[in-house]
Amino acid sequence: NFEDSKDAIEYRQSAFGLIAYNFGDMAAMMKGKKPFEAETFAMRATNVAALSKIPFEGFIDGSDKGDTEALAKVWQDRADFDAKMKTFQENAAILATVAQKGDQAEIKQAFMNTGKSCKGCHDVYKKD
Ligand code: ASC
Repeated sequence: NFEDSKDAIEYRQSAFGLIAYNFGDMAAMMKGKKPFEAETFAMRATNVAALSKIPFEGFIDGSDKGDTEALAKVWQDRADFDAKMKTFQENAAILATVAQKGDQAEIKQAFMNTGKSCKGCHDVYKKD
């Protein structure tokens, strides 16, 4: 368990940073900013699916205080936050699965759904 809020905040931020890197590389491929490389894309999708399970544990009580972009609303609307986090995890898992299969239309859809669940949570629970 975490010693204090600082540890919990660093833990979840570390995971979000890794998610952003992996998701960002997929986004570059989806937007045509770099060539689509199926194996790399699938590896990134698998990474994001695994990493999506990490941040949740770091949202401990009291950790809205500190060096964090998480709004107090996370803890005020906890059930909704948890549901949105779960949706993100589910979408990320679907993306990892379809990325392995390689159907472009499916990948595009699953990628957009995953991005929507990033943004859906950020819009409500993250500082601008
Ligand atoms: C990213 C990133 C996010 C999401 C979001 C998707 O690359 O850093 O927070 O995608 O913008 O809509």
